Amino acid sequence: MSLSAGDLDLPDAPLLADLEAIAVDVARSAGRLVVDERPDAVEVASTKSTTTDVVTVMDQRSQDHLLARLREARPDDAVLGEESGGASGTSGITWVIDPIDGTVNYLYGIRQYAVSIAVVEGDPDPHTWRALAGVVVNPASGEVFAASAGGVATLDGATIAVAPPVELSQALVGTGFGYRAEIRVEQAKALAGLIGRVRDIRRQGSAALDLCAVACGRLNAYFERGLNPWDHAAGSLIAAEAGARVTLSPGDGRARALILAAEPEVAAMLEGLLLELGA
Ligand code: LIP
Repeated sequence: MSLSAGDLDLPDAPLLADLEAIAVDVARSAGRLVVDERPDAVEVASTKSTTTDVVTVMDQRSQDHLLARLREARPDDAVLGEESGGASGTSGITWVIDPIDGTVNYLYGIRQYAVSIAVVEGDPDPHTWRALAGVVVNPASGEVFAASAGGVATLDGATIAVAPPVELSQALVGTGFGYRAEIRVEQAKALAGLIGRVRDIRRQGSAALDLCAVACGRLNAYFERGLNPWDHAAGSLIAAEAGARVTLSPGDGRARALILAAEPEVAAMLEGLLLELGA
């Protein structure tokens, strides 16, 4: 997408650039923290929705670090974080942060986790907010994915784009599963109907990095049901500015929202199949 900020009735481009620069700086500093101070035996501080939905001490330390840096840089903005202890604001701008996305990977020493920061305008609701800038840092690899609204998506400063369209049978598709066993069982049933219709499946364990993988062509598509806003806030903007069609279906009484990101032709084919499979 190459529209300018003015075309999209967005804040001035300099503000967007400043917000992106703050997000890059703060996310990289938190990334250094979670790598440099990762103990050999990562301590689980608590659990959330299930006994496998863990919060490590480093999740909380990363969020505390992000909160302090963002309050210092933008004191009037709100902060919505995955872990307890966000912040209210008066500016109408909210920073949506995931201090470690892919926490279980981090716990096990699997080098596929991210610090994710998005900055949005409006209510902190992913169905209504306007994403202004987003940054996803993989602290283990040092890769920095970034984008601002109406601009370009970048990896380490170089412009990135989604892979060209392919037939579904040639599509490498990422996905993920919920923390509740009974939900994973249902998700696996839908996946059983999909896996023979695509090239292959990848379950990498970090929604933020999966969305960035679509943005740079490492995946042809990514979908997942039941994510939290902080999991996908930044990666969705990066994927969209890289040319992906990103949709977030409204959750209903039966299930939580379904996110789908892919090159538009692939997205249209996959969307219908996911609906057919009840994914
Ligand atoms: C994770 C997501 C992942 C999903 C996991 C978990 P967390 O976020 O990034 O895509 O499949 O179940 O929700 O909990 O590591 O921040």
